[in-house]
Amino acid sequence: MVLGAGALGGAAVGLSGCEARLETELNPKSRQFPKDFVWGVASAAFQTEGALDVDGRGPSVWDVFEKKPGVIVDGSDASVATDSYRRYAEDVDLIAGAGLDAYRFSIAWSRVLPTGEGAINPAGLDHYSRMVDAQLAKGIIPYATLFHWDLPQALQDKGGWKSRDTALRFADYAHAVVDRLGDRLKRYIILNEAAVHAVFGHVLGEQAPGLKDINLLGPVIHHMNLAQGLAIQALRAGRGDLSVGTTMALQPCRPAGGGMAFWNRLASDGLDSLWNRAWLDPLFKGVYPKALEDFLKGGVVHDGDMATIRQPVDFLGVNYYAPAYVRLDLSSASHIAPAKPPKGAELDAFGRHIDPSGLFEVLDRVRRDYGNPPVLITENGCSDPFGRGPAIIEDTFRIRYLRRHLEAVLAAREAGSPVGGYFCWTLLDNFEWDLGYTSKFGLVAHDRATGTRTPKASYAWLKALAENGALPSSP
Ligand code: GCO
Repeated sequence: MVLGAGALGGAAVGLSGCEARLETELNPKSRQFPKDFVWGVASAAFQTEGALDVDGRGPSVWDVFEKKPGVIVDGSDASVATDSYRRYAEDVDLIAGAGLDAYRFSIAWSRVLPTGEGAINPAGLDHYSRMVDAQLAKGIIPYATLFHWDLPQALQDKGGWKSRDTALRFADYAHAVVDRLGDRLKRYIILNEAAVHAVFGHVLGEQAPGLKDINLLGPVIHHMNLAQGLAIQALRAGRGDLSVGTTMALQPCRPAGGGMAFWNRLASDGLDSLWNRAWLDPLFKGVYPKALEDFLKGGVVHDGDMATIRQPVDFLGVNYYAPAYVRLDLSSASHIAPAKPPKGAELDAFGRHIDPSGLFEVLDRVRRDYGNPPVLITENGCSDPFGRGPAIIEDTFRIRYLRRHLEAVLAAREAGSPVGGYFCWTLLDNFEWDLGYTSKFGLVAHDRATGTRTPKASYAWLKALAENGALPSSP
């Protein structure tokens, strides 16, 4: 999920064009990935599991949000999704069948703790225990995300991420997971794209919990950062043999040009602060960017919080899809609005610029500005252009997208970024949040009527790549 042409409340009409540079071709010297490079796919619980009322699972904010009229574009819901709660063994077979090393999935907090706190639901943990065992039995390394936007609704009712208490409850949940699964589940991703949850869920109202209040931004950002720090501490206190990281949606923010270029630059710097730096700066430097200070007024940040947040991580997970183009808009609460990508830019089905140089750019920034931590690309991929129709099985466009972004990964490695793995988003066409089933990102098609899973051309392409590590130069 990324900020695109429709985000931040801007209408498609009247967007100002960007003069930001067009992509530059990336030509890595070598097209060979090392043998120990980790190849995987990524998914999320709410997008795949279905079985929402099975084995004691409590409702999450997405259960409530998706039922509101008109919020899911095709009127669908996630009650079945890819049926992966029941059919996870088939998913694991597909991952093993593609010769991949790893599977990034998420654990639903409200399966483990149906109200987000209090008594643990052993049946929920049993499910993930079976899932982890199924992966290990096939030689797949499990990477579990602890929070992929599905906050237990009972906690939302008590204030959600606006409330500091949610951060403390999250640490308890992390403890419950590691306590039960930590003997076999060694790799953890604490938060997925907190920026998306904070902005789309609390300011734009386009995602759960569907709130539209810019005043929530500061508390939500801080309490998610705090939750992350506390959860890292809880995991490490639980066991000493874990690999722990967190995943951010990093996007270069590029200002529109023209007569307003100076002001647009201010807006794009503002977006950069709340989209990228609001998470990177506290984690790696223990501070918030200046632009956030006003949002954090009123005692949100307590003494000692920044030290709690600044935890050493074993890796940074980077999700990358597209750059964001930005202009100033005094009529919006944030003063930030989307702008058009530059003329001639290759766009995806949603009007986003397909630009692998943006991936190079964010990796290079992490290298230069944030101490060059080990990095995993924890998501990258693209949607079918006509999502409402049947899935495209000969998905050459996807192969091309993946190939070009992997060139950026090779180029970043050559520039000194320790990128150690790549997880494609995603295994199966699944529930794409407010876009329902109209946006298909899978390497494998999922027929919702029959449950049939049909590998696409990109599945075979990634399999060959995972097997020999040699990145083809076309398509
Ligand atoms: C994300 C997401 C996924 C989306 C994907 C495609 O983290 O944004 O993890 O849930 O499905 O990004 O939009």
